Order: sequence, then C-alpha cells, then structure tokens
Amino acid sequence: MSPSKSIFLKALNREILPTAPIWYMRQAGRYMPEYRAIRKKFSNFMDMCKNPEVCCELALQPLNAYELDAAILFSDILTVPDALGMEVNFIEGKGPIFNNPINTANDIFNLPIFDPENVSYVFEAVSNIKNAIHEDIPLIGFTGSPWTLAAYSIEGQSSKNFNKTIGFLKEQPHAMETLLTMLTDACFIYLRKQVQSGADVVQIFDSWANLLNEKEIESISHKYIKNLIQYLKQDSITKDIPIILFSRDPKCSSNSLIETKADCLSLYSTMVNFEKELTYGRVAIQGNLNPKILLESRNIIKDETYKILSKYKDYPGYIFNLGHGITPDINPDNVKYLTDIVREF
Ligand code: 1CP
Repeated sequence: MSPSKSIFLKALNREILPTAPIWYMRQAGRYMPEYRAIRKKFSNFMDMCKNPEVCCELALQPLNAYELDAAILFSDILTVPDALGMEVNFIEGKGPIFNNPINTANDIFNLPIFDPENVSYVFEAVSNIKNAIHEDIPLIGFTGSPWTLAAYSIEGQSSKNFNKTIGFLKEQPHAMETLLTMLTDACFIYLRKQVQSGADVVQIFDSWANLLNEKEIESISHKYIKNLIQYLKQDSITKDIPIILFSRDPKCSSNSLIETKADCLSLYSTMVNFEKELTYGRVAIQGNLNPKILLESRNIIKDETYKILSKYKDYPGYIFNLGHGITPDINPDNVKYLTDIVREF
C-alpha cells in the first residue's frame, strides 16, 4: 500500500481535498446483476459468505463497475454470532434466522469464548481481496457494534422494533452487560485478525443504535464502542488503522459520537443538521446522501448531491457516501451517474 496516493486515506487523515473520495455502503449487493448471477448459486447467503473465492469476486464487482476509492470486505456482520454457535441462516423472504438465539441469562453465561478459527473464511476473503485490488485502493474491514450484534443474537432474526431484545435489556441488565463485554472482546479479535490479513481501515456498524434513547445509547452502545476503539488504538497491530463509526439515526449529540474517538463518523441520512462547526478538525465525516434519492430523476440526484458536496467542500476530511446502504431497487446506472457527478463537482 502506498498510503500517500490514496485520497480515501488522506481524507481519513483529515486532509482537505479537491475531490471527495467515494465508496458506498453495500456497494456489492442485489442491485447489481453481476451479484445476482452469483447469488443464485447459493440458497443460503451464509454459505456464500463462507466461500472466500466468491467473496473476493463479489468485493471486486463494484470496483470494476465504478472505479471507487475503497474496497469493502464482502461478508456480513452476523458471522460473529454464527461463530459463537448461534447458527445463522438466511431464509428467502425472511432474512437472517438464528437456530440458537439467546433466550435466557444462562444462555449468555454458557456462550463459548469467541474463537477466530471459526471465521477463518473471513480472514481468507480479506487476504484474497487485498491481493486482487490495486495497491493504492485501501480495503475496509468491518464488524457490527457490540450492541447491534447483541440485538440480533437475542432477537434471533430481524425485526422492526426488537421487542424481545428491549424486554431482555430491561429484565436482565447484568446478563446484557456480560454479553456486550463478550461481544466487545470478540469484535476486537475479529477486527485485529482482519487487519493482520490485509484490512487498511475498519468500520463499526451500529445499525440498531436507533432503538436506544439518549441515556441508553451511552451505557448500552457507546460505552462498548469506546472500549473497542480503545483496544484497537492500544494494540501494536491495529493502532494506526483508521476507524469509521456508522450509527443509524442515533438519539444523541454529535459530541457523544465524537467522544467514542472514532477517526471518522459515517452520517445517517437524517443527520442533516449535524453541527459541522463542532466536528471541524476533530473528526473526518462520511456521508450522507439518502439512498432513496437514487430512485429519483437525475436532476434531483444532482441537486441533492451537490447540496451535500457544497456543505463539506472545505471540510478537513470528507468522504462521499450514502447515509445508509444501497437498496436492491436502485438502478446501477444511477450509481454510475452519481459517482461521475461527484467527481465532476
Ligand atoms: O439476499 C442477499 O443477497 C443478501 C443480501 C446481503 C448482502 C449483500 C446481506 C444480508 N448482507 C450482505 C453483505 C454485507 N452486509 C456487507 C458487504 C457488502 C458491501 O457493503 O459491499 C456488509 C458491510 C454488511 C453489513 C451488515 N449486515 C449490516 C450493517 C450495515 C447496515 O446495512 O446497517 C447489517 C445490519 C447486516 C445484517 C444483514 N445482512 C443481510 C441482511 C438482509 C441484513 C439486514 C437484516 C435486517 O433487516 O435486520
């Protein structure tokens, strides 16, 4: 890697750049015909994640289509609960289903210690992708946040409001702390191994931060994200690796996110009044076009994109991205158009 050449790494290092680096959350996925052609060979999405050659091919698809400034590991955040024995499968039309979700406090106390050997397929995918991409293109590794992984582990499936998880949080606060601590340790080992295998940057997805109120987000999510970031910053292997934090629609102040010590905050689409002045010089920013805008006309796409680019044009460390992942209904031609107009700005 020649770091001096990557505008993505420069932005993470809070440099002001003439053109914003670009990558997209969920840049590989069902909206791409190339992805669907491979996906149809697997009935269970997790089996695809466990195939490092296929993961490599999938990670390269969006780079080949749009010449993006960063690659992201093709995998999923649910590999970690799967490795803890919860047996995650994806059922067509239902999403992820856990065979052994957490139902009781005892289930937490009986969880095995996270063994990275159980996810060796992820580290193999990281090294395959790293070997396949151009040396100037950084590779992003990732994990779910401890809270987001805990929510799936207890709910055992996806949900709109995660009622079982919220009930468990109220009834079993101590067991919940144990689970969050175990997951924090697992995430640290998981990311450290991804870095050892070739990841240049890591992103933490706090995709269910929106379920927590302002007080809970501190004690249930940010406390553990802070610990995780501290472990990464203190470790000889991971200390210089930039960390991006994505928090979905969080009910907290900008300061609370900055205090996690993430190097870059990935802003959700609703975070339009995020206090730029407060974050200026303290943290890089990534985001935050609403992915739904990509379903609109090209004029609207351009107007909305240029509003965001104008806002951040002199910001030290700005990366163009969406406020959340690309959805399957988006036309790949619009992703190409978006990438072109960001570069033309
Ligand atoms: O049916 C299919 O083809 C599977 C769709 C799919 C894909 C392409 C899933 C199932 N996961 C992924 C890949 C994936 N997941 C990536 C790598 C691809 C890329 O970014 O290019 C990443 C980074 C993730 C991360 C992930 N998985 C998150 C965090 C990001 C976010 O969107 O907030 C979450 C919440 C998941 C869980 C998950 N995996 C898949 C689905 C459909 C879901 C969401 C389930 C739910 O609705 O709760």
